[in-house]
Amino acid sequence: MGDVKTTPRTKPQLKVERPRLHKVILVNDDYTPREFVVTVLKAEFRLAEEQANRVMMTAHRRGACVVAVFPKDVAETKATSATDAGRRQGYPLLFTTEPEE
Ligand code: TYC
Repeated sequence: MGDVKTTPRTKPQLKVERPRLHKVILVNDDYTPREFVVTVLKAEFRLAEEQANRVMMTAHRRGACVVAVFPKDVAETKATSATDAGRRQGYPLLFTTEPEE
């Protein structure tokens, strides 16, 4: 049997889209102590002291601040875990998530 050479009529479509990332957002409130917010940011999101302070103060002044971006499931797990850390101490501390544009 001889080799049969064929020419594809269309280019293979190999476009693969990256999964969109989701933002974790820290929401300000009037009750959670600043130092506790910083502690949670360091423990859950591995922020350094200085960055944790900057994120906390931005949320305090502007109402909310993006903490970090992750794949959807990671963002949701971390937001829930960080919110629960506040809840365990009786604080209304809240982390939410939303898809990145
Ligand atoms: N506003 C709080 C206070 O004055 C501190 C705080 C900052 C709470 C950021 C939540 O996301 C927050 N004690």
